[in-house]
Amino acid sequence: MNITNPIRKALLERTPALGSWIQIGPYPALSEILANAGFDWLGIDCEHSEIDVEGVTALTRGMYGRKSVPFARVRENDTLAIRQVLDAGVQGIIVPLVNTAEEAKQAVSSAKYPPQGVRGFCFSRMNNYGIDFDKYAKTANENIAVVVMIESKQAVENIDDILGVEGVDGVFIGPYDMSGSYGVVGKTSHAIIQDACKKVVDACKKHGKAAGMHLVKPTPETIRKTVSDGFTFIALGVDMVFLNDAASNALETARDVLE
Ligand code: 3PY
Ligand code: MG
Repeated sequence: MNITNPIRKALLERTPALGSWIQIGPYPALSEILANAGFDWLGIDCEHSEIDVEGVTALTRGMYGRKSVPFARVRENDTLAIRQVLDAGVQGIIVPLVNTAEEAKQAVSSAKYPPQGVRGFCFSRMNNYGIDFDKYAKTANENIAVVVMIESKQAVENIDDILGVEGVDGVFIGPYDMSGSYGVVGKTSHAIIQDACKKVVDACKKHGKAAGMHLVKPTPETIRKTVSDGFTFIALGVDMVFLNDAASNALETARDVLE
C-alpha cells in the first residue's frame, strides 16, 4: 500500500489538486472509472450518501494502482467515523460542519496517531493487514491530509482560529449549507456568500493552507474564476451529475438528429 500522499503536499504548497466526488453508492466501478479519468484525488461522500465503511473499502480498492488519492468526507466529526475510513484505505479526510478551532482540533486528533492525536493502532487494510504495521505507524501522521469544511457563518467568523490549528491542511467550502446559515438558502452566488468565500480564501493564503471549492458543473469560466479567486483544492463535478449530463446530452443529440 503506497501511503505517500502528494495531495497533502499540494494542499500545503497551495498548488492545484483536481478531484471529483463519488456519491452514487459503494460500487468500485465508479472509482475505477473516475480514477481512470486521471483525477488527482477522489472524495467518497459518506455524509450525503448511503456509502458506509464497507463501501469506502470497496471504492478505495477501485482506486488501487491508479493515481487518484482516496479521500472521504466522513459522515460527521466523530473519532470512530474518521478512524474507520482511514483504516479502510483513505489518505485524506474531509470533515463536515467544522465551526470552531476546538472542533478542528478534534478532527485532527481523530486522524493522527499519538502523540499528535488519539487514533487507535490496529492491523488494517492500510498497513497491509499488519505486514507493514511499523512503516505505516511511523509515516501515517505526515501523510494523512485533514481538510475541514467551512459551511456556516460561525465557521467563517472563526476562520483564523480554525486555520491556526496545527494539522488542518486546508478547508473546503460547503456553499449550500453556508447559504442556509446566512439565510439565503440555495443562493450560492449571493454577494454575502461570495464575501464569506473571499474571507476564507484570504485567511488560507495567510496561513499557507489550501482553500477548496466544488464546481458542480465546471465550465472554462468557472474554473478560471475559481483558480484566480485563490482556490487550489478543486472538485470537478460529481458522479451523478456526470451521468445525468452525459445521458441527457446523448438523448438530446439523438432526438435532434431524428427530428
Ligand atoms: C454544502 O454545500 O453544504 C456541501 O456540503 C456540498 O457538498
Ligand atoms: Mg454541507
